[in-house]
Amino acid sequence: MEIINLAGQWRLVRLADGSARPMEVPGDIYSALIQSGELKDPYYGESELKAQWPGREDWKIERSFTIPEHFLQLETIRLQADVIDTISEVYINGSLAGTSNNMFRSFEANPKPLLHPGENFIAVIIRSPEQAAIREAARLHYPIPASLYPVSSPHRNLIRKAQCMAGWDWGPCLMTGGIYDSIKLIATDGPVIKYVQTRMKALGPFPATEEEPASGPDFSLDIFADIEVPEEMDIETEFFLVGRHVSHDCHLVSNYHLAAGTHRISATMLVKKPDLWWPNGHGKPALYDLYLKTGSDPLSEISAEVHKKIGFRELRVVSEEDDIGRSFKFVVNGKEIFAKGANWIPADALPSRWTRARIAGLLDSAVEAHMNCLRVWGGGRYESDDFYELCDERGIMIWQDCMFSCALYPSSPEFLSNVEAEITHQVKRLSDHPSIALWCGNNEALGAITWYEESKKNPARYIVDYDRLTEGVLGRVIRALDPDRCFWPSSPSAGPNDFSDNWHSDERGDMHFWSVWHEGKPFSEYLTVQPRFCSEFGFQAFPSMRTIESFAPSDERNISAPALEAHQKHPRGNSLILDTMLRYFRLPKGFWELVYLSQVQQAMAIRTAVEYWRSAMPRCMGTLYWQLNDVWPAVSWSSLNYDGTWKLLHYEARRFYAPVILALFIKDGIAQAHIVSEIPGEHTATITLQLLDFHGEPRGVLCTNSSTITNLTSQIVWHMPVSELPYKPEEAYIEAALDVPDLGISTIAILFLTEPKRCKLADPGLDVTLATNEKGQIEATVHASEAPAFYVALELEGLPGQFEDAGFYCKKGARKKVAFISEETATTRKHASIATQRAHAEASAISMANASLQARLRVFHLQNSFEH
Ligand code: BMA
Repeated sequence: MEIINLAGQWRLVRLADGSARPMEVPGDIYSALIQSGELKDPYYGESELKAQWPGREDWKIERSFTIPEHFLQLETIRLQADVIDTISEVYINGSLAGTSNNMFRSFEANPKPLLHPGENFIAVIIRSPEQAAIREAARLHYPIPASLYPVSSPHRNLIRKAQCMAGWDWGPCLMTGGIYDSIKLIATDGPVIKYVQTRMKALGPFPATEEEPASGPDFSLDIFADIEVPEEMDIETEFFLVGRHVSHDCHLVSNYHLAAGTHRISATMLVKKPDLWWPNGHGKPALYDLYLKTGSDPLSEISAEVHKKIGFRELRVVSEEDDIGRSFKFVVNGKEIFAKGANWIPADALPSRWTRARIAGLLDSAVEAHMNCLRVWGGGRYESDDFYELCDERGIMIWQDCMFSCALYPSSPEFLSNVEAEITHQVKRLSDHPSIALWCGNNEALGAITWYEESKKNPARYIVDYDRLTEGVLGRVIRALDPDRCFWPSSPSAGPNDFSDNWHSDERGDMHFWSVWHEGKPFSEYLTVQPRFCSEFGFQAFPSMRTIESFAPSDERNISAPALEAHQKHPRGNSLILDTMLRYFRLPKGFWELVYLSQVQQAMAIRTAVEYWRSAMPRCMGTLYWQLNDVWPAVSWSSLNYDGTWKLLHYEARRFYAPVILALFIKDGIAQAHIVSEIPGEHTATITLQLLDFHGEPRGVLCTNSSTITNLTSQIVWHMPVSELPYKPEEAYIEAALDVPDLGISTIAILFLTEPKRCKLADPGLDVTLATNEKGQIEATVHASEAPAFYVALELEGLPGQFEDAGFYCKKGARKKVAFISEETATTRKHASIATQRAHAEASAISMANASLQARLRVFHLQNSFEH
């Protein structure tokens, strides 16, 4: 087998005027135009509005390449591109070699008759996706609506392209296109392996012990390979597995006599007691290397080879009728697992920035916050191989939506056959990743039937469309090609064959709970439901200082300035943030205080929901907040800033997703503390709850308790009506200490008894000094000399990186040391945006010893006295 890799330097030609500029492939049109200086950074100011024209035009991406003589003598030659976005024609030496119309299918053509030895040309014409969608709309027999956002490209639902590229309520409308991932010519005389898929079955029970056993029962492993041969031939195949304790039995060699065409061949291995793959926090995610090599007989020359990493685990989605309604939970290797995580959207609005390093950085942050599950949301894309490999390695379970979101979709034969090819490819590509927990038909496409005038008037027509797509294609294909994995019809959904919209039912299946954000209800509204599994709930905040500085000019650092409004895509977003702020806090003095406070309230909102729902375990078995990351620097529901640094919510997530927590909340006027544990074995936890006034003086112990905690349990340890507490709610707060000595856990959490704006917060006399610690890091010592300080957050203006903790509570008199993790050492460095790199260059001019560092320090904490 010989490969000519076509990645590298291409030319991008604007068909309207013939102008050309260089383009890196893999890459996208917008990134090339930014690189050539013709397009102003669309992430800056209001530039997105002026960056709509490239998506409305046709482009050509072209290059020349050399074919050696002997390459053409090989029997088959294929041109293969993993992702072409979206409507394209591919020409070789001026003749059409193939077309594409789906970003989620791989492209393949036979260019052999068009090639000649020496220099050849390839040109990929990318048609305007917007014009293509408009043309599709004109062909419809009845309207098929999709939700629109402030800057939107119409009819996005009619073309198979990442839906959020057309604009979303957190993302820009940048209808770019291009060639992503690899593009190459492959020539061979021998067999070609098209896909390899495995199925595995545990042959015995999983050990009943609570401690995660490193190795499980024996597994039988079936391996299926789709092999194509150009002509009748004998082939030899070799399957082998490499990993700990793998025996010789896992090395199989077979011979086949095959006619020309594609054949599915299979092999079965017995794998004795492999190490198991566990989700993060429950054990190691052990992986094994599986190889398949094949060639013409004898196997003197290997003509094709596939290597993949697989994990031995049994992952079941258990959703059964019960006393409450219909359960929803993950059971891995026989163990019930509470899914802790968030929703994932693409790593960037510009595909050229979807790098492995950035994805790894974002996933590392998820792991640091104890997440074990992410939902790949249906408005983005089936992620890259990099993404799933990195999730496999980190033990992150993936809820995998199919790529349909917040819209109705056609059910014409052409559309459905296009989707059938798409989902067939994606399932065959991805099904061996141990991280993928389930397939889900779409995001909110079932619910969307009730959103539009057209579908409200004629629901039957749209339900039929919905069912043809969801059950008729997606469900059917997925069940056939990946029979061991759950197919869940939609998110949210009450379950298969249930067409009710599950937005407000906390009894069945998965729920999206948006009343606190979209309906502007108080945080206590989270306590009115106990979802079986909450796959979406969220609250917006402004991004951190450096992110705002990366897109807002210095005279626009104000939430209603044009640059800020252009980065707030939710029409009522800023009003909802401000309404909430007025409900809970006093209006802060300056812009940066307001930004900080928006993050405090976001952290409080999501903490309220997660702590309550974790305490409702096992009725509730999962919480995935909306959303982990951002595609550009924006005001959004994300817990990570666009540059990968953490908003206060992410630090809070590291606390509320810890394996053992004290969940503190007030429900129906009753303050309460629950201890929630997901640690195997029995452990003794001591809990001390005391009242303190806002000067930090202890005002009485409410409870000291010693409890035995076991895996997957939630126990109430204390409760009392707020009205019966010996102090008025505005005069005191609860400080709750949790210690589990044998696990090395010692945490302190606090609970306000009324809205912070009513509390008699005192000036903590916060003193923060910077020094260099023994690791050479900048380290802040935070001292609250006069009174306790709440939600303390530090920023070093202009320095890339972040403090290791933020949003923390500082007891009166305590000194807390917090190191600054500079971008050199942090994972954030791996996904530095252009803006951060700019800031980095500026910052490197600053010497650590420089006194100006102290001048760059900004200290935030909750306060109620502002001089305006
Ligand atoms: C959800 C998602 C997204 C959206 C978010 C915030 O329901 O599925 O479509 O961005 O709400 O409105």
